[in-house]
Amino acid sequence: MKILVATNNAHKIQEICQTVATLLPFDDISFVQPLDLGIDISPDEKYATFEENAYVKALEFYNAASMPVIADDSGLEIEVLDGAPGVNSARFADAHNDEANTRKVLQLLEKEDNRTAQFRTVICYYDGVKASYFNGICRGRIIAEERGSNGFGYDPIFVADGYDVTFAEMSSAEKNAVSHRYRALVEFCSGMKKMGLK
Ligand code: ITT
Repeated sequence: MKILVATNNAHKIQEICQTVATLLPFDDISFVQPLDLGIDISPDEKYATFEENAYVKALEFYNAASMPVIADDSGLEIEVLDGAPGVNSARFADAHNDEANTRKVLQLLEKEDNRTAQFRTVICYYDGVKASYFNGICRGRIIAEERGSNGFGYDPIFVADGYDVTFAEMSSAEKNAVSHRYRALVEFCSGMKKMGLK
């Protein structure tokens, strides 16, 4: 079965492909990237929920490709900031500028003792008829300065519960065994198995 990964974020594509390969038998699903199909669109993620933003991405890529799609809307939710940056994670300080976004979080938390945060992923699978949603949360904390150079986004400042290293200090295999995206993909793969991968 072929599914288009409805994202322009190369890190997400890599994590999704790598993670699903550990969860499903080889070749049950093969993923296609937008650029493989010459698709270059940027859906307007203007909605207030991860579900709505995931759906708009799924729908627009489905309309461009006419094949089943999986879209991922994710973000970092910080307790003391009432859940911000949340759905605005990609453009908290500056659009798709990971360094500026991370710096803004560190500045806002400079004098804060409560460092509790979580990453959230909502995956929308859309086959042209029905949209199905799969959720994943990874709880943890924000540290005081960046550590590590792997991954993307807020990975250098996030330490998952039960760990001492940031996501950016983990290998991709380590991150992909505990992350919010991994947890949503576990749900997705079990949902796909129930649907008979059709
Ligand atoms: P697409 O919309 O094209 O999928 P995007 O990067 O804009 O790509 P989102 O709208 O879901 O994706 O924004 C997610 C932002 O949240 C992302 O840019 C990062 O800043 C952050 N983020 C999401 N998952 C993350 C992860 O696993 N590690 C670190 N930061 C992450």
